[in-house]
Amino acid sequence: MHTTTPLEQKQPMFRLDQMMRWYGPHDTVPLEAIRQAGAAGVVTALHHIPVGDVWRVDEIEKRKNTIEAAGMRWSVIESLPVHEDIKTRSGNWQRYVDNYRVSLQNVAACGLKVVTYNFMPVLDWVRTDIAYQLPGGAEALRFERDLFTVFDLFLLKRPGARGEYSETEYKVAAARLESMSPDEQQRLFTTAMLGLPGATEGFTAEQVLGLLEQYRDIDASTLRANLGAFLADVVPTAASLGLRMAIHPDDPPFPLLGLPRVVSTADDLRAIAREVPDEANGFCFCTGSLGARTDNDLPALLAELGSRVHFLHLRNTKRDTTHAGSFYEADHLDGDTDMAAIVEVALDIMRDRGESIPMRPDHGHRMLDDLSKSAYPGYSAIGRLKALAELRGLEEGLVFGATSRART
Ligand code: DNO
Repeated sequence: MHTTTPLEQKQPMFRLDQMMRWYGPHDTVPLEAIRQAGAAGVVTALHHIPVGDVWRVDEIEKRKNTIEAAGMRWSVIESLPVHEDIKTRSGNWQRYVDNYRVSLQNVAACGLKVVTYNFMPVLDWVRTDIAYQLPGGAEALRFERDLFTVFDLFLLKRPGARGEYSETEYKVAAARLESMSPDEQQRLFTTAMLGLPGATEGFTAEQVLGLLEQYRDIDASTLRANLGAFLADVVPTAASLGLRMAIHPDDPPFPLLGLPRVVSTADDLRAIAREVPDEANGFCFCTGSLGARTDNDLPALLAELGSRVHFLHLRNTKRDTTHAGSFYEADHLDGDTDMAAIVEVALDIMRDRGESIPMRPDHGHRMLDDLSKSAYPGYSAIGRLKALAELRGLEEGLVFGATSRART
């Protein structure tokens, strides 16, 4: 008779499904590099299709074949973007919702499983520096609140912005502006806008102000209601197709440029979960985004959301203790989030659910040979390879470490 050894008892059957993000055929990091890093698959999107248009089956199949030909899988979309008209529930929102449902049918027909999206108005992620120097010479992404205030007040010159800042904030920003060269100001402007779709083509202040204008009458409660309406519109379709929706939190998790943000706190996530009580209405749990707030207890929140977490973005941030709201992206196992606690909770969730959860190391430092190459900010190859290796080692250690200790 076979008796189970402590090792077998301890070894969970379900482990994180290791993924990396790939931006498609134009990505400077090729699929081969991602495979060599040890990922089982990639998460990607059809970035060439304009936001709001239908993703056709032939286009999805073509991308899937490319990935499979490189020896990997594609089961998670990041992202199927939500058109601004849906977020504002104005203009052509109904047509875009219809298109979204058709896209869901098409991706399900091609065998994809998880659909990541976000509900951030206008801007997706925001940073003020994409080349923050770490002590050893590697570069990280950083968000510095004072610099963002400089951008808002003096570069973008957003009408009404002055009234949203205190006298002290205004003075600090004005002094900061004085200390910056025209080149530095230009770099800040470009960097702050990188989270805009199409930002590489460059936006003028007038264009950005025009985009913000669509949200003039939309406060947090209206945006929340619009998100609720979108979930009611699409989750039943996703559920019937066996797809899982995964909303990405706001990055950073607080309002910017007078725009509301409603996916930032534990209460925000709870409200979304309650809005449509179906497992298909789930989360992309991004520790880097949520971890930029001191009031988010990440391991507890992950455990609470449990069955609703369909995708994990593992990244760490180091908050600036002297400047609330400022942070930089630290090493994945360093920073303010206890990554071991997160992975432990994830192992518990996977055991309870009896399935793996897709995970990708979110961002990585620009380092070594990548310092001389171009890549999407946060998505150079070597830093992410390091992050994936560290996370894989962490998981391995958590799975087997206790057993080894118990044996000695
Ligand atoms: C940034 C990413 C986000 C994310 C979207 C999901 O690096 O985590 O751009 O893909 O917010 O819709």
